[in-house]
Amino acid sequence: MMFTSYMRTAVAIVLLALVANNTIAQFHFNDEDGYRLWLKYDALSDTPIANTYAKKITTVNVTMPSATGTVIQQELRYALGAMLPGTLHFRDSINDNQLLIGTPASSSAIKKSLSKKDLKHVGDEGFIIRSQTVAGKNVTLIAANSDIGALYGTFHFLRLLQTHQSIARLDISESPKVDVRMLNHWDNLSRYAERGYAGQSIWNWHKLPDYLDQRYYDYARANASIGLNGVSLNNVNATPEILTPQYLEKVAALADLFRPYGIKVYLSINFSSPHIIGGLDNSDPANPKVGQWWKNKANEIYQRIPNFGGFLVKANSEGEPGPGDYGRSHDMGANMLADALAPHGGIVMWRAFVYAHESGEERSKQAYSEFKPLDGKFRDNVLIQVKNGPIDFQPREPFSPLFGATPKTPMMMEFQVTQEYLGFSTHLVYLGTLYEEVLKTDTWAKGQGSTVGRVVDGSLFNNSISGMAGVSNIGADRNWTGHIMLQSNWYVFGRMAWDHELTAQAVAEEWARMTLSNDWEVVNTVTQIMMNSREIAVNYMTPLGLAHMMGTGHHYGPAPWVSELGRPEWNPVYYHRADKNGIGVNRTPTGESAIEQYHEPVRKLYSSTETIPEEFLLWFHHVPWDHTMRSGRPLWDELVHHYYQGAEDAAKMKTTWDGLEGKIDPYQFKQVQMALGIQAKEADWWRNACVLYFQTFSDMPIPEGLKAPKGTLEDYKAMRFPFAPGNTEPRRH
Ligand code: BDP
Repeated sequence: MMFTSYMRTAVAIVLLALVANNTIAQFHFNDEDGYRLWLKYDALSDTPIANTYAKKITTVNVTMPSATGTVIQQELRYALGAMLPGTLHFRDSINDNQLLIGTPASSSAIKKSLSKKDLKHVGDEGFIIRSQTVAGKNVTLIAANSDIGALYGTFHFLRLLQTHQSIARLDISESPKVDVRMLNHWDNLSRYAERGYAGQSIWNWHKLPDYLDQRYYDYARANASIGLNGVSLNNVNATPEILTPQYLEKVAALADLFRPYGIKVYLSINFSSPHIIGGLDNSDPANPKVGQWWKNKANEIYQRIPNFGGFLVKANSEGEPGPGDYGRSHDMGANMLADALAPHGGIVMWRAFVYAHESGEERSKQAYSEFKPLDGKFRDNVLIQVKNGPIDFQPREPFSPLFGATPKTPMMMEFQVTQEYLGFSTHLVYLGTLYEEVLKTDTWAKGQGSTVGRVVDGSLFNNSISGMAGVSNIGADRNWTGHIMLQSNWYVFGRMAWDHELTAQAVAEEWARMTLSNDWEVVNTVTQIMMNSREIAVNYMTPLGLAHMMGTGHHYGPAPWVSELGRPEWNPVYYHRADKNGIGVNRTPTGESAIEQYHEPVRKLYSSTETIPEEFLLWFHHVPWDHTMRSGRPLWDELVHHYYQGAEDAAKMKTTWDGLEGKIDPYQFKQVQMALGIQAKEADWWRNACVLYFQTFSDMPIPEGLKAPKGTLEDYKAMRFPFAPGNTEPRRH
């Protein structure tokens, strides 16, 4: 049918009507959509700082001929071309005011200009950035022992420009504190991302290995820019198929793509693979055929992927198979895999996330009970991967007592970046403060100063290898993380994996400058929102040490009342133990005794309701409703006040954000504004449901000055969300 002028007029009238309706078509498809992450490189225009940059960098000289050298060159071409348009020239010879990048191996002039000790301390991945003379010319030098170190140095340098720092007299020396710095994707081969709230998995297994999405390159750039050097591609609840030739070919394509960016690929494996895809009678680690199968498999993998990182293993946890199926111990299972990988330089990351109701032991104690006695029994290439808290990625938990308990076994940190228990991708919760709180806590394992960070980086016990993993919040959504502000959690995880002594505040500020704006008002406001956000969420969800009261299965919203699920530790009532007398779990020696797993004086500090920080009170103690808190209020009033404060502050976050209108990109502004609206609504929901529920035990009134919660407990209990995202996908095996 022809598109007649009559029809054109009709369409125009309809479109006009739509535009007039201001709920439609406010934005255009080429608006800032968050895809560029913190690597935006917006033009610095005519700012005074831009003029100093332009004078200082008249040419760029990348001296490495490798693939990584090309990546560096491309990044600089793109970044400097965008930030300082028209000023950039690439050169092969050294001249004044040059950005000179290389290693002693790639440039004899660089080699000559450095003393022996200059690069000694930065190791394989570190770098120096200096304003100095090379071959008689004044240059800004980025030097490293390896090309990857130079890549990290390049991104560091770009960050200085992006955040408007002076580059006049640089003398920077950096190296990562932790060896393995990786993202764990909980992505299924079906592209379903378990606990993912940003769309499908970014790995398009169907189109791999031939179709390499641009997103894979941008993912690699983003990771390299924050120093991440590993990625485990698939869900810890792993399907054995990932180890079949069909999939290994696809994995190899990604590994090849990531290699120039310093990123190694790792795989989660299913412990029953020898039986399921190998056709063996069983997968018993005591069966020599099983060990051989893993050796052959490792050889096959390394033939395809010479720098393969190793295996991540969830064994005998939540129904996953493991050595326990055959009466064998964790060390036996882990060592079998370690022996298969060792000749190739690979590692095993064996997860300590294990619990079973059959054990009869309170859940928070089980990982320690199982793994502490195994200290010293693991091969050198095994790390035990431990969640930050003893239970499960809650809004706040004390640190896992395994940190500091195993001098002979490296404990690898596992943080969750995706917000399974923190409101999914509509709640603005900056996790930098959570990570910092955990990493800076003193375990006292070897006296004062034995922080979790020092356990993890291996310096406390002199471990030969160290690692930190973050469960990814990345998906195929255009803005990667489902909410622009939550890109900051990917960012801060990488930055703190590199250097756990960084402060959450400094990283928040840096991220805000790179992602949103360098305008001081924006930076201040956004940083302040970010820094308060986690405590606000703790207040409206699980204040004073409460935990694990989220909706069944999907973990969306409050459901503290759930009590009838099959296993006791699946029920929120197991985690708060509210009754007529009080609330909280007695984990002291008169109760579950979990406190005994900590070193002194932590144990002593947490043992008494008088000395324990109140944020952990109900984690360790069952406290009477009328117990006097430090504020002078009875516990019930205090608890309710926390819930109200959380909800009120969530609403305030939105009003504060509203004040940024016109100061940041309108599309980004609007998206975050809408999400903050959802968050405020859901904070009220949390407050109302929890307060009404706990009131049935305390039998005490809502404290004076606070309005009664809206709705009835029955209404909240009746809410159902059968299609909430992220829940575990039904298994095929
Ligand atoms: C739980 C998640 C589940 C994960 C598990 C794990 O609900 O989806 O498989 O952690 O870490 O918190 O293995």
